[in-house]
Amino acid sequence: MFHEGFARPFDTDTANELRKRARIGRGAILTATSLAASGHPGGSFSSMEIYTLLFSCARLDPKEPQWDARDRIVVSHGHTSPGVYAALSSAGYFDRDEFVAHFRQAGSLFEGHVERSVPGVEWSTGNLGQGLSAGVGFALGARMTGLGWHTFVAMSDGEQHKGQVAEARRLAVKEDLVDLTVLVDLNGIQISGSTDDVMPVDVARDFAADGWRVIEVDGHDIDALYAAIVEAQSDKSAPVAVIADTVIGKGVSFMEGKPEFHGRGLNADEYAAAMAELDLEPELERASKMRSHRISTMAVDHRTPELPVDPGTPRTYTAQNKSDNRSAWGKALVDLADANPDIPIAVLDCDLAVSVKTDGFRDSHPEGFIQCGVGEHNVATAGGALSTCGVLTFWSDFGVFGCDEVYNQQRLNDINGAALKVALTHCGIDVGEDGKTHQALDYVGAFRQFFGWKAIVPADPNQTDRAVRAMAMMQGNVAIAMGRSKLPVILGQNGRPIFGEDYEFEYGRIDGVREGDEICVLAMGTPSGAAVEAADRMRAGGVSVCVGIVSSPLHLDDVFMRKATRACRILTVEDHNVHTGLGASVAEWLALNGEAVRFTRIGVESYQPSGEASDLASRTGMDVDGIERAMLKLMGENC
Ligand SMILES: Cc1ncc(C[n+]2csc(CCOP(=O)(O)OP(=O)(O)O)c2C)c(N)n1
Repeated sequence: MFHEGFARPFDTDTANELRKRARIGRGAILTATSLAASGHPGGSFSSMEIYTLLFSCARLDPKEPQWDARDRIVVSHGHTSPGVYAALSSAGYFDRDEFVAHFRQAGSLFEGHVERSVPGVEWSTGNLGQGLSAGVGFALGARMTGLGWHTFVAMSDGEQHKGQVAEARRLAVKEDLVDLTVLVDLNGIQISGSTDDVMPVDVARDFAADGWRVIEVDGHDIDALYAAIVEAQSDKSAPVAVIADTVIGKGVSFMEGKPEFHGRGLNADEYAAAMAELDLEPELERASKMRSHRISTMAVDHRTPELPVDPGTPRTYTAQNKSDNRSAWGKALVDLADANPDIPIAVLDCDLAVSVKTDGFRDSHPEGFIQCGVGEHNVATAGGALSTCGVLTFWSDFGVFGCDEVYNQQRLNDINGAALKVALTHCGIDVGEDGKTHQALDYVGAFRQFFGWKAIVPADPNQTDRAVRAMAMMQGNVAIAMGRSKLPVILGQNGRPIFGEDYEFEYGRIDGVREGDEICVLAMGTPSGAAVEAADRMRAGGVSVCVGIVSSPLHLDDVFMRKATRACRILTVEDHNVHTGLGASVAEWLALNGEAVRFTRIGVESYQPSGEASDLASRTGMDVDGIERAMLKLMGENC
């Protein structure tokens, strides 16, 4: 009867059953939030008809919550989790009592804001303003995979002021995402009072101005809401926003229209009165007893699995055909697309394709290239959601925009177990003449603060080529960071490219490129070639220098690090804030492993002025002379 999609006839029995579910759901919300003594009943009540309809009537299979072709429902105002859990349980996803008894309890999957580990939840939210972007990502996924699901996004009115929402609205229209429907819970209330006082937004006008079709409806009228959704789904001229006129706290007279019930559970007297009004038996005592029971609802493993990617044939750059890493990335990307015709590949751009070298992919594989304009917050979230749909998803941008600008969006991609591949170019002072505002100096440090992201910083075009191919095959979110300049190809002592020919990139391995035991240089990214040259000068002067190229600064290689400490003098070199990048990783490793060595870090210690990258490298001691000087100084210190 349910879950067949909105197109089927809607009869009185079905409408009555849904009304009953919404009423019982309100009881569950009250019991759960009162028991937890926290949570958000007000907005859960105003969204209750929307949630009941969506989770009961969309094309879903509660027994197979991760079925590929299911409709996607994103709830952007994640604080209304009790309403979502109530609707999911009435739709058959899990036992209602489990949610009611264990809401917000430590160790329970029924968290305060909606979490993807709960069956039926597509995207963890609660940081307002990101849900529509996730919906845009899912709608792009429906198109690129050909699975053709419909995407619904439920939103609140308080979040409509966020700039990211506008970015998402415009991309949806530009990409003609007609299988995307938004339902806005327009209850007119947010934490500090009425939305008109806090920040007036004409929601219908904003959607319409960006090219959406707008349908306005009573958000508590099941029949009218159902009809609006059917209408929205069948309209193939534009994405549709259903603006639902609602009342916060709807259904319990003393809660209606009151901002205080945005975020508090009821006391005992209020609870009894509210349950009586809803014509429901109080169940607080029973639920309280169940709080000590074990939860049997299984959490969904929401980590995105890796795709069966063919890495293609690596390219080898020689000392003669010098390249910048970003060009090597762009070429490897085209190779990957050529080698994997059966895997949908998306490349997202924020108006920088030529600089970030995705123009080759744009020209050769236009079907996968998505121009998103200057809307990085939206792209970070949409890309994260798209990457969970079986689409190999890349986003390339300057480091300051793909990392710093969107820190919290990338954090949520981590929490959501997405598999976004981000290529950050123009990192470090190597950005050169663009100056301070464009110096991404924290790309390792930023990703260090998340628990799942991997970060790769290749040393030359050959390592970049192989790392990009490896990254495409890796599970989860991965960032690869590059500078701007052309770099020397790093050669072995035999004069051949050390990362060419048979070299295979392995995440977490430090590549030893020179052997020695008096001093060990650990170099990352752009200045690696200079570090090798400085080491060769020292070797020519009779000092035994080992050089390790660290391309995975967040996951140091224990075996190599133990070998490095035998030298008892360690020097790190990086085009990064010296306090949060490679030097910090190595310092931490040394401390945790109880190793005492003479240790010096070369890197960036303050924002640098605009100028030629080579001049900036010499100012910061990151050029061959500076690295040699630091080594000579270290050699003057006894072990
Ligand atoms: C980006 C962000 N800023 C601030 C908050 C804190 N916060 C939680 S709910 C809310 C506003 C609530 O208004 P609305 O979303 O309309 O929800 P309702 O009161 O209708 O439940 C705010 C500011 C947040 N969750 N995310």
